[in-house]
Amino acid sequence: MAQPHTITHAFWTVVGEGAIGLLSAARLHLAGYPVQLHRRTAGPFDFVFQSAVSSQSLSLPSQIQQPYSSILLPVKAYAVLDAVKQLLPLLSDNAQLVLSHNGMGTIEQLLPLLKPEQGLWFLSTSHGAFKPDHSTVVHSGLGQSVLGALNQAALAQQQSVEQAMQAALGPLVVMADIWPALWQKLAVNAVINPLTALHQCKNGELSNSKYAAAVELLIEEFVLVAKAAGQDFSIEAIQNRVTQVIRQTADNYSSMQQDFAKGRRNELDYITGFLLKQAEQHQLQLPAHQAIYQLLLQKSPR
Ligand code: KPL
Repeated sequence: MAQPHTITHAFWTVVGEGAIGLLSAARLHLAGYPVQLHRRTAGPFDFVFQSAVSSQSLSLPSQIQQPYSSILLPVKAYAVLDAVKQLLPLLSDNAQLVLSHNGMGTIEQLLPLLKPEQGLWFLSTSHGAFKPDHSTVVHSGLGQSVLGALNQAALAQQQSVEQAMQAALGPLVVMADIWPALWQKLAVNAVINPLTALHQCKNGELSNSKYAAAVELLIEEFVLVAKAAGQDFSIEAIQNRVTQVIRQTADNYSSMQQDFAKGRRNELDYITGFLLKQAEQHQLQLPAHQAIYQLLLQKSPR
């Protein structure tokens, strides 16, 4: 007799207590996944999850099950390397690690640290979430996500990771090659984030004609360096994407604007800084990105 088909969900560990992390953990939990948080303090984390349809009180355990086999790491780019170094002793030999952050430059640092069977993924999401206080997360904007494997070991557990990420941050597009999507997101962040941080304005302000020349130069230089790095975009395609995001997020303050406004550490080195490093490797000059980098560096907290 045929056995009934039972779906066994992997046990997921979500690192940190950031808005996207808690949103993902809540949605995984509500979809029936066993989930724990990895955070500084042990013990259950109680929080309220508010979405457009409901408000629910949830309690998720922290660090109750080891080794970690499936890990979502939605932490800022500058914190990724230290977080992974801390996690390494806790990972199973075939653990699957999903990164999700703005900017680039972390993947190259992490791949050599992993064991041959440990998979690395990247998820880029447009879901909006924020924490009005420490123990509330609001799902403020329905978005979508793209997911891609970054090494061979990821492909061995493709189905299980894709299903879980669909539940956490779907609708999901799985890409055989995630790099063009990462570069396209980098373009958006390399134009909107530094300009809004410098001028302390909302994203929508950038459609004002006084910013048109700066936007155009940043895009032209981006396309130049992306091409040298093997990513061929037309200026028009990037212009369209940047304009679309400015329009769609007109009322938002970018993450970098907020980091500068609050004097917090920021992702400049992983966005503009990453582009400048790429330019140096390919002997290119990016005067507009260089200028905005220097201006923001002077305003960055030491
Ligand atoms: O990703 C963003 C950010 O703020 O970091 C954008 C897309 C620019 C939206 O604000």
